[in-house]
Amino acid sequence: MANSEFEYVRKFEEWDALAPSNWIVVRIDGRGFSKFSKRQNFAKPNDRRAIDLMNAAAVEVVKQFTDIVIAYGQSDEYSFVLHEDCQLFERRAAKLATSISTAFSVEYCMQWDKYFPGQALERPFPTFDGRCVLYPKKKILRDYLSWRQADCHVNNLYNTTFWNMVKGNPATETPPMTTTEAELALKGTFSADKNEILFKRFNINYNAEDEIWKKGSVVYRKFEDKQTSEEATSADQASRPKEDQDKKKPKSKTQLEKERKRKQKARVVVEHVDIIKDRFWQENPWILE
Ligand code: DGT
Ligand code: MG
Ligand code: MG
Ligand code: MG
Ligand code: MG
Repeated sequence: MANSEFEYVRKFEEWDALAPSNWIVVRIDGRGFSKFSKRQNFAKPNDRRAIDLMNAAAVEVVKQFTDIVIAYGQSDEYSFVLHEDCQLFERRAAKLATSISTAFSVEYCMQWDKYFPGQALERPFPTFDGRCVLYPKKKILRDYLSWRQADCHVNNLYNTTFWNMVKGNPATETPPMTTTEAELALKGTFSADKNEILFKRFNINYNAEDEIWKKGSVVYRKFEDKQTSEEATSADQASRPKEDQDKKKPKSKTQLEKERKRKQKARVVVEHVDIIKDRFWQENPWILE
């Protein structure tokens, strides 16, 4: 069809493809969840239903987007990691961020009733913004994930101490504080101080708190078949001439399709494990292969 005289307006559109060979993190975050969590009476400091719903939505997103290799979530946020070789949507930033954040928002709303039975979801419905961030090296990507997990722990320790102080504890003759009083009392305190407050005044051993609150949630694929991606990669590497073995060979279309199908069949798990230390990555080396 002949171009219309209006066709030129396409030139105003910006091409926002992300640089190649970088790990892409799409981080989504709930819009105005401070208000939303109050309106929906989320338990303080942590609401199990809310986190289970976040995790359920994330699992569906990981299933839908096979380019996502791992996801990490805490509070009202989730970080989805796309492989450095990902070619989805020609790596266009807005398309990636909006597709993932809208998929997440829809799952969150559609599954609401399952996690909050009998509690109506009212307008404005929860939505999640999304942004893409690039990390040029695995090491920096791991530091990014460590940053989010460390943030989860720091916030959880603070929130646990804060809300216990507001509640008070008659057993140790600790009177309830106002939120302003608790905020002031915690100003400038270190982790050790908060641990001690929890232990002495509230009989809480922070280390014994559920991992889900201290570590957040890690979502990734577990492969049931014998051949792991790792084995597939090294077998493929070994069969190539020596001079090629250091370089990464671009995967063929059939190879990519086979991988996609294998990923679709894999079980997607949610775990509350440490991803700062090397152990998790040593046990699951194919995640960042
Ligand atoms: P934003 O992201 O700029 O639109 O604004 P907010 O209000 O979403 O702020 P953000 O994302 O920094 O903080 C997340 C809020 O969500 C924070 O106020 C605590 C709340 N929240 C998340 N999970 C829970 C929960 O399990 N229980 C309660 N009570 N609140 C939660
Ligand atoms: Mg925010
Ligand atoms: Mg938020
Ligand atoms: Mg947030
Ligand atoms: Mg279209």
